Amino acid sequence: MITVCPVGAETTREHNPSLPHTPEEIAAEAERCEQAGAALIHVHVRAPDGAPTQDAALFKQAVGLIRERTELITQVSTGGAVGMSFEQRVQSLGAEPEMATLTCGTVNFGDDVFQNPPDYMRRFAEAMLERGVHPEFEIFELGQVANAIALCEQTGLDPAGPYDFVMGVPGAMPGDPALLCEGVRRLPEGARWSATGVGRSHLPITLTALALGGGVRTGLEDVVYYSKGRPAKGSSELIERVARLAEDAGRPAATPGQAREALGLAGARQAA
Ligand code: KMH
Ligand code: ZN
Repeated sequence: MITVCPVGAETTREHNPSLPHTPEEIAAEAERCEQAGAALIHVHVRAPDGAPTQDAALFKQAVGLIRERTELITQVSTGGAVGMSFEQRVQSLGAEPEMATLTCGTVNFGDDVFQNPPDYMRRFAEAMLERGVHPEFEIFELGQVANAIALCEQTGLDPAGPYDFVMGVPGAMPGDPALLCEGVRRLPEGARWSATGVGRSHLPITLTALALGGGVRTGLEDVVYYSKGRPAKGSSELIERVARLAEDAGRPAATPGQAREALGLAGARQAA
């Protein structure tokens, strides 16, 4: 299963001029990424000036256009950008997505701190349970696997996941294949998972995830260069390469329908 993250909150057009800003641009990139092999889209939105925002109306527009034009599973970010409050971040659930991210602990994030105290985690879990939105547990440090499992025990969320190991954020868990092996070992039996290698850890983590039987996430949120010194033409170029590697590894990319089936989302919100 391949996830595309075409927007993010930190990447700018100075980093990569192909970064989509408007819901229209995000949906157009979503179409290209579906063609390239993505099954799931991790959505952030931007204000007209390109600043990250959790504005519910913009999320509704973006998710609506993606649904009109693709079969992709829609997963909104509740991480937003560092410094945003719980109340700002939770607004994205107003778009009625199939899925949303739920980060499982506070973590250094470059020179900043990405705040996810236990109270936020419980409130995000409750908000998702209330709205019937399926969480993906975002793991920025290995100890967060245990946090996710504890959260499931407290709230009734399903510990089968999926989980996404986000590796290579400066200040957080490095993009080291050995750490991914250890993270996967700590998951509950049979849990679903994917991995994201930020920046230069993209290829080592992608190859490790393919070898270990997991999914892969990539896109301009996490990776702005296709190779050393050569900016990616867009998220779709990164997805094309992951799909090729997956095919060569004997694990061809899942379609959105197959991914929905595997995640137990079949027939959920796509028809809404
Ligand atoms: N932008 C990061 C601070 C998520 O989307 O859930 C948080 C993030 C995680 O991107
Ligand atoms: Zn994100």
